[in-house]
Amino acid sequence: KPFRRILLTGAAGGLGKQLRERIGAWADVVRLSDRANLGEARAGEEVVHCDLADRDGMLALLEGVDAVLHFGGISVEDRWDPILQANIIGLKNLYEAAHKAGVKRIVFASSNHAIGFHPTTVHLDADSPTRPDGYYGLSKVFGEQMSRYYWDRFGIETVCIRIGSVMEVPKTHRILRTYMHPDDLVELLRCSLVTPRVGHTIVYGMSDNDANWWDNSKAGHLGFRPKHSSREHEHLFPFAGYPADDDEPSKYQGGPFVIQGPMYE
Ligand code: NAI
Ligand code: 15L
Repeated sequence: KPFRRILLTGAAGGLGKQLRERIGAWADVVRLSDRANLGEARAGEEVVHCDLADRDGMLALLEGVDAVLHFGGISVEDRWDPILQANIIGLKNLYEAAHKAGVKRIVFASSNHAIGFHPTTVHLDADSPTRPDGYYGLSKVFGEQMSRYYWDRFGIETVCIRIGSVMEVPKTHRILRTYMHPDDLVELLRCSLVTPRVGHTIVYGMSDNDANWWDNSKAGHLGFRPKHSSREHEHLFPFAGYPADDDEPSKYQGGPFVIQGPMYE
């Protein structure tokens, strides 16, 4: 197996539960963490409950870990305080603890909401400016910058995946562009862990969608070849044009997050 021990944070979440079933082959031990209940550890697993905002807990959590899949945190727009605790203080705790523990690589579940205020008429690549669409998107930009700093300063490598929308079948017309099949997420995580040198890489987490806003050519070194595509599901939205304005009246890539707007205290 490529690793002795990998850590999956957010293991009780929607994606974490699916990943728990599928990443066992990558390490002798998968350490699972969340603040929510994870049940009993199974063969090849360790379970450590920890809040990302708990600095001492995070220092202990990272001990003995070779690589991290960081999926824990607030995953949608929310009030500032929970985002501050989980996604800002949590990221600082994660990187500080990773540095102390000698962790070599982190894969960070960033989000398309780091760039959500770009209009639907433009194409983006890894060097396009961030345009967060809320506190949540801002926190993902912070995470991306935190990881860039730790690469520049300490040589900890990170792949930041600006995940689109992970699901089996696209639910809206917008998601034809942001769609990522769960198999493709698993494959991108595998590539992110085993590619010999990744430095600080930004990659968009999407399947091989014909309709798309994002260009992954600057992440070619990952060798990621998605197997699925939203083209298989385009027939579900026959009357929708481009840019998406039929089922979701958004001019922006962040779609419903832009429409919803901020959540105040
Ligand atoms: P989720 O909300 O289902 O899971 C997040 C997990 O993090 C939960 O189990 C929650 O208990 C845990 N968590 C939250 N705050 C915490 C804290 N302070 N301390 C410890 N644990 C905490 O989210 P989902 O959908 O599984 O997403 C996972 C990651 O992927 C998130 O970082 C999200 O931003 C990112 N992502 C997911 C997308 C998707 O399509 N599901 C799209 C874009 C990004
Ligand atoms: C995200 O960042 C969320 O975590 C996920 O729940 C979806 O809403 C996704 O973006 C999306 O933009 O569809």
